[in-house]
Amino acid sequence: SKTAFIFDLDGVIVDTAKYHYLAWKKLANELGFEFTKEQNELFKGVSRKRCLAILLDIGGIEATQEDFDRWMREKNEDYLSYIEDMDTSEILPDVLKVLNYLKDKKAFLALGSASKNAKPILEKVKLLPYFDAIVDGTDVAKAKPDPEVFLIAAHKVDTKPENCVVFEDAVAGIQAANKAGMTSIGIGDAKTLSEADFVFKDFTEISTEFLERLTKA
Ligand code: B16
Ligand code: MG
Repeated sequence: SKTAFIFDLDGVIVDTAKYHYLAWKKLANELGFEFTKEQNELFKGVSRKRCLAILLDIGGIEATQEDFDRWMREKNEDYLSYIEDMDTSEILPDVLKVLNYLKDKKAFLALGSASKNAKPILEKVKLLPYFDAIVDGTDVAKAKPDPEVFLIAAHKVDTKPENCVVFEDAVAGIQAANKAGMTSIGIGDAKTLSEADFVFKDFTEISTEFLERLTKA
């Protein structure tokens, strides 16, 4: 089958991690504790629910189900207000170049994100038309490192997992891609993402020759 390239969203296509951070920090501060950028690293690729559980753990806060649901809602409302004005300038360097190159090669392009806000974000940065399939936090039951999100994406474009290439910035995402039997490409720090088949600092380091080698007709 044709090669499919599956992109994570946050940390790969756009840097929404900074807005997630602001929203989680606001909630932590309201609850009376600090939340650092370093702690925010643990939240990458992790579902909203799991993030809140970790945050409350950091703050040593016990929550009723009602509190938990309210704080989830508050965090997301704040996050949505931060991303409201996002535009194409927030697309990370050379992402567009790679997407255009792969589109030209007639490869399948899919999104595999944990975010329930993936579609509105892609719309804001005008990348929605690039993707043949979008799988996001509204489609999956099991979060990364479970391979479900990427397996659904492969299924949607009718490509076998071994012909899929995944771009991911989170350790959990690389593990998910590996478990799915796909080629994993880490975007970020080589030490952190050492489980990936290949690692690049960002898309400016990825050559068209490299992409060509990964592409099957
Ligand atoms: P939402 P990705 C993930 O996106 C983020 O990395 C993670 O920090 C966030 O908690 C998760 O989406 C859920 O996002 O609250 O918008 O549903 O990296 O999988 O694209
Ligand atoms: Mg990510």
